Amino acid sequence: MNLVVLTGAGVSAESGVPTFRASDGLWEGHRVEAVATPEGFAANPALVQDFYNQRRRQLASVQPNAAHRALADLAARWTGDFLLVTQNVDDLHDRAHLETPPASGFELIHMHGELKKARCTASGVVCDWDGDLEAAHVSPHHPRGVLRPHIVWFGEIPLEMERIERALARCDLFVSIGTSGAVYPAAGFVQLARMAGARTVEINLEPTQGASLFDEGVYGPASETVPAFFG
Ligand code: BJW
Repeated sequence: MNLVVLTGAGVSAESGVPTFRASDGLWEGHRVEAVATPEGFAANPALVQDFYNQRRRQLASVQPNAAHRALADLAARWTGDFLLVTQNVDDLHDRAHLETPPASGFELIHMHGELKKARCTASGVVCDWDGDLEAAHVSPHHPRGVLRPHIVWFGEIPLEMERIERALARCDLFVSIGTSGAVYPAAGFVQLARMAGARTVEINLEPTQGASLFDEGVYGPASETVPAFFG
C-alpha cells in the first residue's frame, strides 16, 4: 500500500512555530509580497534576509512534537512506499526521522525549501546554512552570485514536483495534515490522489475550505489526532 502525506504549518504549530494565515500568524506585520516573492528580495534584500534569519534562529528553541514523532514511527514500520511531502521550511520532520530511522520505502520532500539551506543566485548550488545571511551575502559557489534563503517564494516553482506527481499517481492513501489548502500546487494534490483512486483524509484543527474534496475529515490538534489516526 502506497502512502502520500502532505503536511503544512499546522503540524509544527504545537512545537511553537507560527502558522501563516492565523491572526497572529507569521505574516502579521509583513506584506507577503515584501518578504515572500523574488521581487521583494530584489527590492529589499536586508529586510528579507532578516525575516528568514530570525526564523532560522528560532529553530534552535523548538522541538518535534507528537505529530512529527507519530509520522516518524509510521515511516519506520510502513512496508509500502511512503512519501512525506512537507510545505514546511522548518526541520522538525527531519529531526524526528533522525531519532527514528525510516524503512527503505520512505522519502521526505521539502517542496517549499528549507530554512537551514541557502542557494547561490548565479549557480543554483544549494548548501547547508545554519547562521545568518547578510543582505548581499557573497556566494562561495560563483563570483557573481549571492546567497539567498533556499525558500520557494510566490511565483517560483516548488521543488521535486515530478517526484511528487509520480507518487500521487500511484498512491492508495493520501493524508493532508495541518494545511489550509490556500496555496497551489499543494492544494491540488488531493485531486491528483483522487484521480489515482486513493482514499483521501484531511487532518486539521477544523474543516478547511477544501474539506469536501476529502473522503474523511479528522479534526483536533495534530499532536493528538495524528498519533490516534496512525496508531
Ligand atoms: C492545525 C493546528 C494544529 C493550526 N493541529 N492543524 C492556482 C490558482 C491560483 C493561484 C495559483 C494557482 N497556482 C499557483 C498559484 C500562485 C501561488 C498561489 O497558490 N497563490 C495562492 C495565494 C492562491 N502559488 C505559487 O506561486 C507557487 N508556485 C507555483 O505555483 O509555480 C507554478 C508551477 C507549479 C507547479 C509546476 C509548475 C509550475 C509557489 C508557492 C510557494 C509558497 N511559499 C510559501 C511561503 C514561503 C516563504 C516563507 O516561508 O515565508 O510557503 S506560502 C506559505 O503558505 C508557505 C506555506 O508552506 C504555504 C502553505 O501554508 P500552510 O502550511 O497551509 O499554512 P496556513 O497558515 O495557511 O494553514 C495552517 C493550517 O494549520 C490551518 O488550516 C489551521 O487550521 C491548521 N492548524 N494549528 C492541526 N495544532
